[in-house]
Amino acid sequence: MENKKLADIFYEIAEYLSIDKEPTSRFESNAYEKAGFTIETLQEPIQEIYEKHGKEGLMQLPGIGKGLAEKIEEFIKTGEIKKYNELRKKYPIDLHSLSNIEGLGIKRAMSLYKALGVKNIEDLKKAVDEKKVRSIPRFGKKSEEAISNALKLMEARSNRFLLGHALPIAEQLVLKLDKTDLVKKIEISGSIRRMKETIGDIDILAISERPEEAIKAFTDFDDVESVVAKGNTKVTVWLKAGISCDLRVISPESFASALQYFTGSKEHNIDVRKIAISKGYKLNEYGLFNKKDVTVKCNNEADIYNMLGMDYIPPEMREDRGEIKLAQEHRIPKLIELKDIKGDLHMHTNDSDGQNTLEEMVAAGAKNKLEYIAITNHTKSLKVANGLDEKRFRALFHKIDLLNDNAKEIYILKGGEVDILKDGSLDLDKNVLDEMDIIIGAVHSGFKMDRKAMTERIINAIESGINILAHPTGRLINKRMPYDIDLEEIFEACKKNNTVLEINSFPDRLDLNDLNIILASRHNVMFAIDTDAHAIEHLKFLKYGIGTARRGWLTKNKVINTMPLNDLKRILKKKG
Ligand code: DGT
Ligand code: CA
Ligand code: CA
Repeated sequence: MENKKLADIFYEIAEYLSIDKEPTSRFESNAYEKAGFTIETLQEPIQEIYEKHGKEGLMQLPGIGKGLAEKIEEFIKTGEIKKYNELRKKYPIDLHSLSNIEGLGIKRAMSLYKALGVKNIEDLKKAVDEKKVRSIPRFGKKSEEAISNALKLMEARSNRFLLGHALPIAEQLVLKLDKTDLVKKIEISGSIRRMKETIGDIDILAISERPEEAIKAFTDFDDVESVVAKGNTKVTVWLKAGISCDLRVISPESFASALQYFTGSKEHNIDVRKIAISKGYKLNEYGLFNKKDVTVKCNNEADIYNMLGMDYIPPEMREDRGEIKLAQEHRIPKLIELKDIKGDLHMHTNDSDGQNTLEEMVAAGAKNKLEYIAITNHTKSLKVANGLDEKRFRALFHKIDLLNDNAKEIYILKGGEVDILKDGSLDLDKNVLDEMDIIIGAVHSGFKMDRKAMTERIINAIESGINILAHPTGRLINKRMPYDIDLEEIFEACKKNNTVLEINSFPDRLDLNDLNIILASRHNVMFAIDTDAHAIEHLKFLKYGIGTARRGWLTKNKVINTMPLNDLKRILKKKG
């Protein structure tokens, strides 16, 4: 138990009592306030004092009498204080949430309650919007703005951005900073560098000889809506895009360790730091230091990891999922890279719900230096997507044959994203399926089926000869939960039937996700990293699929669209 937590509860009780009408409340309020301070400033855990010396030990502490000692005992034993719960019920003000807003605290939150009747975050937002807070004594315009910023930050934290939205924003900022000529080196760190599927805030590190000018230039960008906090070498801004961004200016000597530190994850860092300590070093954002507190020169992150007896760990693996042990054993795998991908096996045209023509998608594929692409439109039962029936598929395949006869730089595979119907059968006649080079199976309806039925449905499709299972869990990030399925059974069926699992690169899908990729890998299955492009612009989503695959520790040899066309064709042929 933390002293701080108990102290905060005492402070809250004191505040509640200060507005209570009972005659003894005022006196009691002061007592809780004093006791809170005693607990907060204790140099050892209060639980230890209690364990060693019991209630009497607690009563030796300044300002703590029998009654308060009993409250502390109650908290240590039950994790609750009845009096606190009762006061919270009596005064319907969410002091706890309100006081956690930066710049508010318990006392100030209480002032807002007394003056404006602000009971919760909603009320606070309203009061800020209506500019009522500035007129309260000890608040003013500045602190109203600070609260407004803190509220926005809190909202952003609960509503994380998709990687696919945050990364381009970060890259734009980096580009603009670079153009100012005030910075020598810039890197994106934090969760974006780890390619996490959602992002809390953007973290940028820069080397500059003129940090204050660099920060000024940055805050002057028209992407910036407001400055949340500013120092000599660090600034936090709120971007018009609705996400916040930290810029830190670092000295050249500290850059490697700062990059390592601010890339995270926090959990990974904690373990790396422990290893540093065990080897007689100290590691923090300023550098790696030896026993005599002398800096150990590290030019880059690899130097840091190597000094600590580890392989370099790619950012995407830094999640404290066993990568540190692997690095110590020098077994970090060579992860798949964007350049390993030779083709995209999941693309739509405006024949179904895509925005571009077949020819435009082919040209975009060639422009992206792909050796092959698969055109995989939706099938007839998916009416909202203008799914194709047998006849329209045949007409499209004829067009593809003609294109293949003429175009030499890219090969077009004939395919379909075939609906897996409720009973697990496929939404097209066998004759047309036989004409396809590649059959992708996908669930687009009946998401709410129970676990057993849904698992059987998908396994049925796997057994009836699909090559790839598209977006296997069906989740949409921040929008739709995965459907209820037994993934391990599905992975087993994929293994048995040589069915490939898709890693769908669409920013709100990233399906399979990192953890499921690790899980599936244990079943020794193969993967395809596809864009599911519905427009030529979507081809660039591939990097998010690659990032997700790397977070799933995937190597090139497990991904079929890294293969040359002929090898790929052989794999696809194996189907019945
Ligand atoms: P996010 O922004 O929620 O998507 O996730 P991150 O990982 O970008 O987290 P953020 O922005 O709070 O901090 C960036 C990195 O800084 C984080 O990944 C690790 C490092 N860091 C931040 N706070 C701590 C800390 O208290 N301890 C350690 N060891 N590292 C920290
Ligand atoms: Ca971050
Ligand atoms: Ca941050």
